[in-house]
Amino acid sequence: MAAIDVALRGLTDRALLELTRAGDRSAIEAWRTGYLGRSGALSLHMRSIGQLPSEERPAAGQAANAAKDTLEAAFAARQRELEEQALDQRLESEHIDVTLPGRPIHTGGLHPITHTLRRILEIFRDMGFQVAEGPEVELDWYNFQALNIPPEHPARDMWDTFYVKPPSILLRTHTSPMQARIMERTRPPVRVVVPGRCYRYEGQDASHEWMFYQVEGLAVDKGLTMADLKGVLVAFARRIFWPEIQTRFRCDYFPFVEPGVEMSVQCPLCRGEGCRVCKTTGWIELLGAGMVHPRVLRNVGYDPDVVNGFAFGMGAERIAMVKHGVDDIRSFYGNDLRFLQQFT
Ligand code: FA5
Repeated sequence: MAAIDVALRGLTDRALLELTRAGDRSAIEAWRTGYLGRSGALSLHMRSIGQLPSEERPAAGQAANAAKDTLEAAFAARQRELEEQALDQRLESEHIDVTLPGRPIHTGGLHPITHTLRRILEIFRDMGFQVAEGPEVELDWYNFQALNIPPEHPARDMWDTFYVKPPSILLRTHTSPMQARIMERTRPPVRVVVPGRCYRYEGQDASHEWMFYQVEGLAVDKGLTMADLKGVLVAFARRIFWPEIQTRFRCDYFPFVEPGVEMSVQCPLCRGEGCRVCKTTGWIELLGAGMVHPRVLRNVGYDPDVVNGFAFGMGAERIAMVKHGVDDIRSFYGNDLRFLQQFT
């Protein structure tokens, strides 16, 4: 075999071997330039044929053209092969298992206190009460003075107050200011409940928050008695908790009622044994109540010789605690989803 044929065979074998090792697009491109490009090994080989004796040139030219065809075909095949491999890899990496179950979508839920407030209002609506709402930033007049608590009255100590603009503008400490606001604009008979946020400048513990919800109740008509008040509240407790719940009324003092009472229910957490939440008394105080003081009626232009009324103010968190056996009021506003999701 002539030396030129040996050189061509060596070049072709080397090229084909290198091609199988070229593993990506840039490697085979470099291979193509290195062998088939204008200055590539095969092109140089072809140029060297011109220096052969003329009788050897045709055969050497044919052999070189055949080698060129072989290398070009091998290049095209390798290129296809690599493209297919790349496609396979992409399909593998972007594989979607359509049989996998979908990820759950987390929907929001109502806060347990919102649930409780809605239930409280529903029960009073069934008993014929209307629902009203009022301002959280309140005047001293409505929060205290219209309720028979003049400036400097010692009873103000019962409600530690956040002032917005002392001495006349404050964050309401209870929903009772709505008593006067409603009576001012309504003629008796009145039967209304008022839900809303209240604020007190006091320390927190298992049963006290500085912000909490109350629901105020007010009924004014001719001939109402303590028996009406008690009947409404006991009926309410039996519906919101359970029919056999034990209730207790004891005398209490609020300047805007006479007589005044507090109503407690038996602690459901310890069933009356005494625990942290009921402060070992076995009872949880839910609300203050009483017969509307004649002076309050007069302050809003009602005649206490003609009409009288009863009022109550309950803590919504206390009711939610009793209902769901929650032993710390601070859990409601701690924003721990593990706690809150139990109620949705
Ligand atoms: C009052 O606020 C009176 N306005 C209630 C009232 C209305 C009496 C009408 C008579 C007639 P008292 O401060 O006791 O009363 O609060 C009433 C209820 O609100 C309490 O029984 C309790 O359930 C709830 N409460 C009071 N303070 C807090 C607090 N810091 N955190 C959570 N709940 C509270």
